Amino acid sequence: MSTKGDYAAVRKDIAALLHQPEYDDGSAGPVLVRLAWHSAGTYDATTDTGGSNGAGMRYESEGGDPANAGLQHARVFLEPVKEKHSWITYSDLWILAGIVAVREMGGPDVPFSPGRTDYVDDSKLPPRGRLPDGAQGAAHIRHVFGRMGFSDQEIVALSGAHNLGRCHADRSGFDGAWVQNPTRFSNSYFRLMLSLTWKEKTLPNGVKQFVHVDEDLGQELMMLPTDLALVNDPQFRPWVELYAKDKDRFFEDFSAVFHKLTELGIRRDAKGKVLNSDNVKGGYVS
Ligand code: DDH
Repeated sequence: MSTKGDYAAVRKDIAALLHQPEYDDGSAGPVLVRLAWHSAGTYDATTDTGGSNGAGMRYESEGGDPANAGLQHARVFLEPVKEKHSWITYSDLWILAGIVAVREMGGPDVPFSPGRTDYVDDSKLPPRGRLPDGAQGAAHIRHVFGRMGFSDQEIVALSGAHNLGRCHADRSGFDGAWVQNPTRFSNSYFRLMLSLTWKEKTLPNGVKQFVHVDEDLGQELMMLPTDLALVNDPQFRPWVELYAKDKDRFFEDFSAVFHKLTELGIRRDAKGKVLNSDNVKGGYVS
């Protein structure tokens, strides 16, 4: 048990659990980043519903959304951290874990603002189907991310998270990693998207994705239809080109937009105190 509010102690324990030799590419990092993103990425600005407040994925209605398949691994990795630092809310822990994972895998520092509640406000629960579908194209991407208030530039920067991790046929139906080293945060995703030839492939389960086979390395890399929509759309493409050649600019923009993602639906006063958390009846009281 650490002192309440000692986020440095929590960060340390998250960093220590990332190394998982038996899991995927040896790291829990990518799936933790995806947990943070899916907890926040249900937000709808018009109705002010969804978002990371409430950690709704603990419950069947959100946790059982097929879009969240596999994220139970991330939650299980974090359980010992929650047990040790029981004062932290799940909603803050999931966001902090994504932020620590990005940094530990060589990515930028993303600011962390705590104060989320684990109180589930039923009127704020997101319906299923709010997360993006990899089989779609640019219009779908703009619809989903526009709903959260993101610009074209922010959408492309956020998508750079696909430098990390992989698709699992038993989770999403897609299969494989986007880059050669999927546990190292970089701008390779943008560079490979532009420089390699991508061919459509139908997997044994009927799912279509794009692949590049590197004969020398004997390695197959993949892209989702939504990934390649970023190079094929004339408004998205200039941002892909910029991030492919300017890694520092990508890191800077990713940091800002990932922070924005984590704050969707969280209202704070001038001092940063969350207004729709501690004061909620039945919510987490600090
Ligand atoms: Fe993603 N993502 N994502 N993604 N994502 C998958 C894996 C990972 C889409 C679909 C998929 C973002 C945007 C999109 C990560 C982070 C982020 C998988 C594979 C699919 C499918 C899941 C599986 O089989 O295990 C689509 C579509 C979009 C879109 O923009 C249209 C964003 C914005 C992020 C982010 O973090 C900001 C990460 C990390 C992974 C790897 C997970 C793992 O287990 O490894």
